[in-house]
Amino acid sequence: MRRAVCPGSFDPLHNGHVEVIARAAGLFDEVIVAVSTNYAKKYRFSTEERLELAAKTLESLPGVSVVPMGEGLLAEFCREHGAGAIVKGLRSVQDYQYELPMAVMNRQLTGVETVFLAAESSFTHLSSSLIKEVAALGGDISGYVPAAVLERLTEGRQRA
Ligand code: COD
Repeated sequence: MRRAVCPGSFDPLHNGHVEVIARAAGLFDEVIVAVSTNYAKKYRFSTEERLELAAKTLESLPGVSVVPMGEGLLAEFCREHGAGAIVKGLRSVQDYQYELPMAVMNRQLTGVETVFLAAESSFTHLSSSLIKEVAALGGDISGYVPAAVLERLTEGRQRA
């Protein structure tokens, strides 16, 4: 059984995340989407909301489950869940520079490998923070987020 973990804050999940998770599901028998909580970080959505939005969006993808990761080590989480690989999306050289030391550290910690998937070109500019900013300023984010996230981010907006 080839099992991988796709970790992230997913605050909130966007289409760049979904695309990478769907491709990971094609490469592995099981994919665990691990929703992290770092108590030093300020989130727009609670852990429960981030889990709910991800679960709702990804429910139709076979072999994909959504679980809380807490704030422990990712490498330990992978070991506890029997996952031999971490899958990450890479948008840029900056992502690579940020991710590479973590990939090496995670492998040294428990032997877990990191698999990088090149982000889909139409989503390379996407980040959760950019989406939250555009949404907060009234911009159209409908092409960038799943329906459940769109609904939550635009709740209370006045209709024309
Ligand atoms: N297209 C494709 N992929 C994307 C895009 C995009 N537009 N945007 C993001 N991604 C991918 C990236 O691979 C990213 O890693 C992942 O989606 C999740 O993105 P975010 O922004 O939700 O996640 P982060 O960066 O907040 O999450 C970071 C982790 C939780 C993965 C990290 O902090 C971590 O590993 N924490 C565990 C603590 C730990 O073990 N620390 C020691 C590390 S050695």
